[in-house]
Amino acid sequence: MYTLLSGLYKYVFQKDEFCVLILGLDNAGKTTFLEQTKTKFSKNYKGMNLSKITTTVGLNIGTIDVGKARLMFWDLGGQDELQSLWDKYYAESHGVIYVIDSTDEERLSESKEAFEKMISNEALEGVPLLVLANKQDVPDCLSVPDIKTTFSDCAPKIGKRDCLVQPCTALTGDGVNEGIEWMVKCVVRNIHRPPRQKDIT
Ligand SMILES: Nc1nc2c(ncn2[C@@H]2O[C@H](COP(=O)(O)OP(=O)(O)OP(=O)(O)O)[C@@H](O)[C@H]2O)c(=O)[nH]1
Ligand SMILES: [Mg+2]
Repeated sequence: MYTLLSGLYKYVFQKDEFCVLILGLDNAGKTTFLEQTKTKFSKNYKGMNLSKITTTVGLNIGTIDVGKARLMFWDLGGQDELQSLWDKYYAESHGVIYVIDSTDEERLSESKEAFEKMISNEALEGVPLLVLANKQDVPDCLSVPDIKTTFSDCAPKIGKRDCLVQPCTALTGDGVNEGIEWMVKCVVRNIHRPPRQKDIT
């Protein structure tokens, strides 16, 4: 009877936990996106004033529950000298959200280089990639097709990974639900796939 009840309890309440990294250059809007995500997906979370967010030195952590999935986000600082810390988190991650500032055409190639370096790391093999074309509220910003064109030569390195480029405005929350729901769907589906190479060793 105990086994039956504890099995039922686990079935109803236990969550599958997934770690999702939020990466991208400084000023892309990663922390703003994390705050919006927490506000939208956590019932009792009183969101902070988005205009008070300052550059991240280190990392911010956030957790949300979506159905039976618990997503733990690690939002890492994007400044040049902090990017060398990103790969310390790769082995533990089940998904990556890569945020691009669509208003910053000058730094788009720099962003692409950081993205390419990140996806070349074998610890991220098979991990779903959500690319956010952020700041779509700003007139004349880069569109999703513009960004896809610049990033097109990354396609071979992305390979068979799930990848979605999603327009987003972290400041207002537009595109946040769509992106998170897509990520949840991908990481949950990956549980039922054979283990990634790094898990086998
Ligand atoms: N217009 C507009 N501004 C945004 C949006 N998202 C973020 N910002 C602004 O972009 C700036 C940087 O946002 P952050 O969230 O701190 O960026 P970050 O990627 O976390 O930066 P680091 O922590 O330095 O890596 C802030 O002034 C935000 O208000 C957006 O969707 N639209
Ligand atoms: Mg930040």
